[in-house]
Amino acid sequence: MDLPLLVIGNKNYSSWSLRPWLLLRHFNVAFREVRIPLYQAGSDAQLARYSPTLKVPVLHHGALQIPDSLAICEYVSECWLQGRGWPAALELRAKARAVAAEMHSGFTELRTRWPMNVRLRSKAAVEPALVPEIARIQQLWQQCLAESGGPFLFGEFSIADCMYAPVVLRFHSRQPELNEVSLRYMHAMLAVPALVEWVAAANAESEVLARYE
Ligand SMILES: N[C@@H](CCC(=O)N[C@@H](CS)C(=O)NCC(=O)O)C(=O)O
Repeated sequence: MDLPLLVIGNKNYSSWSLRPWLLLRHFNVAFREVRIPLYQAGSDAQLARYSPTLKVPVLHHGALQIPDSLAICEYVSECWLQGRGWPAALELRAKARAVAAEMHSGFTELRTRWPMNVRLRSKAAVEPALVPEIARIQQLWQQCLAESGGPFLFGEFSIADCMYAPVVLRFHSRQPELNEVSLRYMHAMLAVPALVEWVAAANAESEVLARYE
């Protein structure tokens, strides 16, 4: 079978695309990549070629199409990592899946008000709607890191870290006041070679999407 093909959006803006890309790259899974710059003339036509939801990311592997970031991560873990995308212990695996799902279905204020913009460096006021979400993320990070001892949420790098990588980049851009544990976690994440590679590619992109600036 051909190498899997991951279709992604702009590296500067597409937070959902980052998650499975980071997993594949961190674990050195061979894959091909198609980047579709979003919200340009022609973007929809390009998306329609690859994605039944007209959204990215989508993974193509043989005849299989998986148009959802978390489902792609699950598939990658099962197909190429012998399950190493998640912690080995059953209880930790359940916890890791819960924090990943919490990210996948929650934190809507953070996503809407602070969209990922890797190149942005500008201290932002923390609007009241963001306060409980930022507090919950820090609580969750703190609990996971206290139990695992770090440097990643469940000790070893896992899908849970991929799910929170866009939050790390949002906080890096907007610089809210964060506790020591969160800052240490962000530091560890920002040093992950695959994330360094994504950030460099985002910095090299030329598209500017006004809606996310
Ligand atoms: N639940 C999906 C959401 C994907 C999503 O919303 N992707 C955005 C980009 S980050 C998108 O493709 N937007 C293009 C559009 O809405 O036209 C996932 O987890 O992959």
